[in-house]
Amino acid sequence: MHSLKKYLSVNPEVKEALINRQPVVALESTIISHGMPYPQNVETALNVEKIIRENGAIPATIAILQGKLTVGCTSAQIEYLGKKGLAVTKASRRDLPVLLSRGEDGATTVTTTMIGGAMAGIKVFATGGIGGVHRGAETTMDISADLEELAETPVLVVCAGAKSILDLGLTLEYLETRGVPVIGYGTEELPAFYTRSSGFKVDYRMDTPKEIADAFRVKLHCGLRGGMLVTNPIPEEYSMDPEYINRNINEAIEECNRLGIHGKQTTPYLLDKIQKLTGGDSLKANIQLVYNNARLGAKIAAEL
Ligand code: PSU
Ligand code: MN
Repeated sequence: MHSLKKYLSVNPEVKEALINRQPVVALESTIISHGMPYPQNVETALNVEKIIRENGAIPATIAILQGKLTVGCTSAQIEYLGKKGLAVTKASRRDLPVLLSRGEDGATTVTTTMIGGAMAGIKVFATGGIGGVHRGAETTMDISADLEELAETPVLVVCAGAKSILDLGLTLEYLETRGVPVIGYGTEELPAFYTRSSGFKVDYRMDTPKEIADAFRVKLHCGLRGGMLVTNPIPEEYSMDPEYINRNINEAIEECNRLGIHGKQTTPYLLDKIQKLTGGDSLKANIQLVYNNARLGAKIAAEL
C-alpha cells in the first residue's frame, strides 16, 4: 500500500466523495488526447464532467501526470492533455510501469482508467467506445487489452456498444469466454456506437439503472472478478445512417491497411479518418453518445 500511494494521486474532492460513499464516475483521457480533435475534445470532456454533476455524481477524469496515476484531473490538466493530443503517450496496462517509473505523462485508455479507478475505489466508469477484437484479428491478433481488463478488474463500464471498426461478433465471443456480462440498456441488441443496432444480441436487457447496479453489486459481493459492460444506444435523434457510416468505416479500414498502420495507432487513426470522411458528422454523434453515457453512468453510480 505504501508503494501504491507513491504512484496514485486522488484529488481531494474525489477522495472525500469516496469516503462519504457518494457516487463517483471515472472518465478516461485517451478519448481526450487520441479520440477527438482539439478543441472539441476539451469542450466535451468538461461538459461530460458537468453532466455527471447535474446527475448527482462526482466526476473523476483519470490520466497519468508526471508519473502519477491521477484520479480527478483539474480543468487545466484536461486542457493540457487535449492540447497535447497525440503527443501524449496512449497508456495501456503494459505502459504503466515505464511511465510511472520515468515520471512521464500518459493518457489512460479504458484499460488503465479501470486500473486507476479500481485502485481509488471507484466502481463506475463512463466513456464512448471500448476497444475490442479488430476485423482481421484472425491474422493480426489485434485484440484490445480492454477486453482482458474487463475480465479482471471490478469496474462497471458504460459505453455505446462497439463500432464496426471492430468485429462485433468476435468481440462478444471474447467477452463471453472471459466471463464479462454484456448488458443492453433498454435494448436486446448490441448498439453499434454511431447507430442503435448491430444485428448482434446482448446477454441481458435491463431497463433501469437500479437493475444494473443490483447485478453488479452481486458480482462484486460474490467475488466473481472482473467488470461488467453496459451498452447504451446513442439517442435516436443523433444516430447516423447505418449504410453511410459503415461505408466510411470500410473506407477508413482499407486506407489503414494500405498504409500499414498497426498496433496502438490503429484505433486513433481510424477514429480520425472516419471523422474526416464524414466531414465531422461522426464527431457530433460521438460527442452526444458520450453525454448520454455520462448521464447513465451517474445514475448507476447513484444506485450503487
Ligand atoms: N473507441 C472510441 N474512442 C476512443 C477509444 C476507443 O470510440 O477514444 C480509445 C479508448 O481509450 C479505448 C482505446 O480504450 O481507444 C482502445 O485502443 P486499442 O484498440 O488500441 O486497444
Ligand atoms: Mn490493438
